[in-house]
Amino acid sequence: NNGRWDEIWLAGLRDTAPETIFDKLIGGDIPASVVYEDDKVFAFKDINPAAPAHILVIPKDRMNLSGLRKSSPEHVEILGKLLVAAGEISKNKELGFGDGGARIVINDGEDAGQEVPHLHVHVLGGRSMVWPPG
Ligand code: D5M
Repeated sequence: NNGRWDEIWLAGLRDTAPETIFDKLIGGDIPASVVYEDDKVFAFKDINPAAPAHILVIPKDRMNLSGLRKSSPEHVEILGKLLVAAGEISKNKELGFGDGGARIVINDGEDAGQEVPHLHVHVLGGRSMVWPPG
């Protein structure tokens, strides 16, 4: 029974998200350039910007979400909040975003170049982007 196996395997995956540097940023132990914050969502400037505007949007409670592949129905609300915040941030001219839109990215896993295992949404803008991404 494939469905049952998937359930067991995914449950194991969900249990593995360790604390990362992002928890230190949320906790204020490491300084962050915070651009938005509410009770669930934390957004800050990427330390290594890949575009004139580059913001990371993350859940304050990582909920064992080291990556999108570990998401399940319990994460629907936080995933929605992250995307709504990303959309709002991508309109902010003071952060360097333009009228032409933004590239919203989730690097999920090794092949995608994910470095920090705490789910994060990249919001990139201030220049035109190419497709396909590298
Ligand atoms: O993206 C991880 C991103 O996290 C990468 O673009 C750098 C950024 N980063 C790492 N440490 C910090 C601190 N201390 N402040 C701000 N930004 C940081 P990934 O998708 O995992 O490759």
